[in-house]
Amino acid sequence: MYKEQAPTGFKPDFLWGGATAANQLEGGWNLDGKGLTTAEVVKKATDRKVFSMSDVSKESIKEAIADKSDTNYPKRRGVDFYHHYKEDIALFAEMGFKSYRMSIAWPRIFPNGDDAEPNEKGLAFYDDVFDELAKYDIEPVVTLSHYEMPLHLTQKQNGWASRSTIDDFLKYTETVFKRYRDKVHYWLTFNEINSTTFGFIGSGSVDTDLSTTDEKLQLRYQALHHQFVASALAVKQGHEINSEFEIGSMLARTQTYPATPNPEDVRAAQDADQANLFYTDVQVRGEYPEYMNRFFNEHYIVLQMAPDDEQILREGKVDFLSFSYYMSTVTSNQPAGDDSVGNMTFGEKNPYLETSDWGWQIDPIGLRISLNTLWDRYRVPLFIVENGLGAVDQISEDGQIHDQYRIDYLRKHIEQMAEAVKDGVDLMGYTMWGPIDIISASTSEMSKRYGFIYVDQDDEGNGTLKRLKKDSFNWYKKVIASNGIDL
Ligand code: BGP
Repeated sequence: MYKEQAPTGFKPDFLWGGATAANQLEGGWNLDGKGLTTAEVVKKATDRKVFSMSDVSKESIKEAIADKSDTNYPKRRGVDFYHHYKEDIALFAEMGFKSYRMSIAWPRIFPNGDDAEPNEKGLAFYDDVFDELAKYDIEPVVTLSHYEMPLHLTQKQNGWASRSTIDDFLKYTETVFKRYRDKVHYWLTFNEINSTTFGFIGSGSVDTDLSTTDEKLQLRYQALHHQFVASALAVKQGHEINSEFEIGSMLARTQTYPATPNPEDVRAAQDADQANLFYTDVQVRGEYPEYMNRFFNEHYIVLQMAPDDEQILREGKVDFLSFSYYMSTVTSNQPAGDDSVGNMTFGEKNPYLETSDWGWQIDPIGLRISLNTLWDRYRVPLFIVENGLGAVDQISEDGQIHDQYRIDYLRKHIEQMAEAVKDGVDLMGYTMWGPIDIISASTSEMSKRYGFIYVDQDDEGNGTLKRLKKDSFNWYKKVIASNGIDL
């Protein structure tokens, strides 16, 4: 039925905020009983085009475990939120945050992943964080696993390659669902579940990598199936513990365009888009899409499923769909050259778009396109839980950071979000990525800064950790105060 008024703006209870991940924020990597995460053994990139999240070997794991110093950079990951959380949350509150997306580091709760009992000091830390957020009426949005599988599960059973990891995950989720049932309302199961296509960081298995031999693909998609089952069972488990919980999936959305109107290129772009939406098809619709059967057949992939797995997927559909959006890419029918534009934008450069310092192609309109695509396909509430500009920030002579480039990036993306809302998209909230400078996931660098708040620390982990508001801090405060009108 035609309605006289299309939505004119963001909902009154729109969840404005910011997003982080424990393994990139907290530090305190070996304190109060915490075990190592898989994220803490990835190598640091030396070239902005290098993608370090999958570059892991059994040797690099041994090195990371043997080195107890705080200087081994990957293990230092973070800006010591572990000791600064009250100060940092007060700064988020000063900007007027309505929500704050964060992750619980699984091995803070179960250091080895298969411990008989949880680590009380780890549970107490997150109690303190949630209580601090509650002081300012900031709604936590909690990611259960943000590349933070206990490293011991990799060594013991090769992470998600082993079906027994499902039970370990569910013991962890049951523990935190029950502990925080009255403090947390919004949960996300796996961060960027399509990151399994990045190998180790998604699967937690040293045997999966970026190669695409049928044998490696079999490993990757079997590990992914275990994650799909774990996610569906966690959704069901969460709803049984608190029927009010809203539990979402989380996708790294890769908006892509055909290189030319040549139908070959258009078909290649459609194929790439299905390869991205496959993950949300399973988690939102509750079943494997037919087009994946063709892919599995052509690569001789035979998923080992338990008899009730398909029913589990059907009964464990998520309540909302969250996603990260940074850039768009170009897809052609021709194989991409080696000179990839950036460390996550493989393929050809889009001549109509600017590129970030790390080669990511900046495309605000692509966000509106993605919002319409996801809403049209799934008809569940959408939540943008990552969007931001990683850049090299300089401290000016006046001692300030004038990050107009970040304000411009965010403004243009919020403008397109508002257009999508007018298009009729049901958008729950927006937690920009990295409200405070933290460690880059793909390169382990500190110098790739996203924040409204600058942190004095360099790529080697040196610095005072002093926090400093950038120009974008007060800009975002206005955006939230005006519910997205004053940009
Ligand atoms: C996403 C991750 C985040 C965040 C973001 C930015 O893939 O979910 O953890 O890191 O990418 O990427 P980067 O930190 O590499 O700039």
